[in-house]
Amino acid sequence: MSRVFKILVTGPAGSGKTTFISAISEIEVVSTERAAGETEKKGSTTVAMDFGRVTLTDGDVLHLYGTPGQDRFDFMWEILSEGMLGYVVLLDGTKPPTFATGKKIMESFSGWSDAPYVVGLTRADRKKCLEEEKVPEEIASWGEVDIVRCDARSLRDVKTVLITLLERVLENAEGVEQAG
Ligand SMILES: Nc1nc2c(ncn2[C@@H]2O[C@H](COP(=O)(O)OP(=O)(O)OP(=O)(O)O)[C@@H](O)[C@H]2O)c(=O)[nH]1
Ligand SMILES: [Mg+2]
Repeated sequence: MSRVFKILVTGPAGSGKTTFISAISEIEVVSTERAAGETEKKGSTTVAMDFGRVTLTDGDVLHLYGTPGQDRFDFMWEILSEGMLGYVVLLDGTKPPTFATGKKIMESFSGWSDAPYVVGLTRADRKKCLEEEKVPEEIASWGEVDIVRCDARSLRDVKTVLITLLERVLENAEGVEQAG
């Protein structure tokens, strides 16, 4: 029987969540984009959620839920986190000043759930993207976490991030079985 795994994709506004899910989803992403506020350069922003689906080779299915990034929509976060197996925190690698916001988001989710997470560092295609070795010191206060650089528009990169997360999920599940 095929199983359904719920994975959440979160992170600060504009970090690439909608793009990330769209790059891998086999269905057109169900998205709730609206015009971004007047103060923002961005054309549109997610106001409720994104939803995408990926069927794995063994028939299991990933359901990907993207959160809104703007904190005026953060009432959706806890609802979306219900039942998730793991989550991706996307950070824009060209904007280290947004990492503090990313950390707050991660802390909200880790308060609601013990599910593992990985950090996806987006805009890896840009010269300005933080170099790999600089990232751990920037987010040292987060604790030990896998960091994967990615171009959120690239199917291959998105796959690498999700596989890293699924490995953490499986490790966790084994730990639980051994403890029980
Ligand atoms: N070059 C490049 N552009 C990216 C990357 N990730 C996102 N973008 C672009 O950045 C813009 C914002 O991306 P979104 O996917 O809308 O970001 P979001 O995190 O969903 O934003 P909110 O819903 O407002 O929180 C889009 O124009 C994307 O094409 C990346 O890895 N590389
Ligand atoms: Mg979005």
